[in-house]
Amino acid sequence: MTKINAWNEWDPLKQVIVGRADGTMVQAPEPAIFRDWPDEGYPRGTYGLLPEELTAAANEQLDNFVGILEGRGIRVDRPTPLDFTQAVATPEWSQDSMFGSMPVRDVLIAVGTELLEATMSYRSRWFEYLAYRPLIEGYFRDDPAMRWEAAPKPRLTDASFKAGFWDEYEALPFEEQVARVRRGDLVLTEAEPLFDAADIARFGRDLFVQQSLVTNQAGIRWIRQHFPEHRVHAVTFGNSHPLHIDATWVPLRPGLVLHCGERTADEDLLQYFKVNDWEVVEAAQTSKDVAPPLSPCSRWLSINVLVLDPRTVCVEASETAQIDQFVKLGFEVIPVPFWDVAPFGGGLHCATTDIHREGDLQDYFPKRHGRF
Ligand code: ABU
Repeated sequence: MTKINAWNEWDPLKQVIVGRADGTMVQAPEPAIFRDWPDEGYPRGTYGLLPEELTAAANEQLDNFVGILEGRGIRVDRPTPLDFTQAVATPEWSQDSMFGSMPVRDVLIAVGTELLEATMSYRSRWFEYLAYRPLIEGYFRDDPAMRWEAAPKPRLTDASFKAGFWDEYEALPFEEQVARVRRGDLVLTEAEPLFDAADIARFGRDLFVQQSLVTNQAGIRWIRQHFPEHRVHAVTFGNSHPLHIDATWVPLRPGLVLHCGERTADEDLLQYFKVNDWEVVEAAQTSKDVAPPLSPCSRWLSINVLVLDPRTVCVEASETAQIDQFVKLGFEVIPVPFWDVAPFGGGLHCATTDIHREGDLQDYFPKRHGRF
């Protein structure tokens, strides 16, 4: 029987959804997205299915990961992929393709006894929740205490996106891009609330939400109003292409957060953790020189980890420096080969949504600091 219950990223994991690579697309062009991968066969403006052999390799690694989790007594559920090659439309727009159902983390988040479907901010991902509805309907039947919520479905008309954003933005130097990230001047307008669930990091009563290329201020305001018992903090980092918080600011256990040092954190965020006796540890150097192919994710998937409990963490198997760092921090590390999954939407954290962790709501930040 399912029980929805997850207040943070580290309590002992009992049940989790793991995505599938089947039918994943390089999306057709749309206002929120910039894709230009000529070396991999997808120059700007083109779209299509990821190659079959890549899909098979990714599914093999996903299935192996499922076996590891099940071997540890964790229940694993899988989505039902749709035909992502199909065009989709609402009365206000049409889009020539969908995306996929590998990175479930982007779409769904459990906060306590609630399972929340994010708005999403890509037209190609507007209907992605349907791949998870067979599971969610089952959870709702099983768990009488489950709160099933969906954030307001966004309109995603042209009013939600800044016209001409990408050509202007991609021509800027890194420092100017980061300055725009810091002031929240990215592709999304504030016409309506927009967010991906993967921009939320759960630390008990405190939720840290990154404003990014897929999450706007209105989205963070909606999350804040939706969870009145939580403290919801808007955060940004020195990352020119912020896309989800889970390779930047990674909760590991009470008192310990892993930080991608290349993406500087604000001093007031660091101080908030310090005054509450949290240690902020800079992540080890990733083994990758470049981002994964056919993916908007970065080489920092090395820290896109799944914590099974406060002493055990799943880490991508080739990230040996990161594995060593976790061992020194007192973790049992489960190395999981997962780099073949990266083109399908990310790493071990992206590919999962934990829906049941043993534990309850706790306040890990009793002291206030500045705006926090
Ligand atoms: N979507 C998770 C990874 C994002 C990043 O590479 O920063």
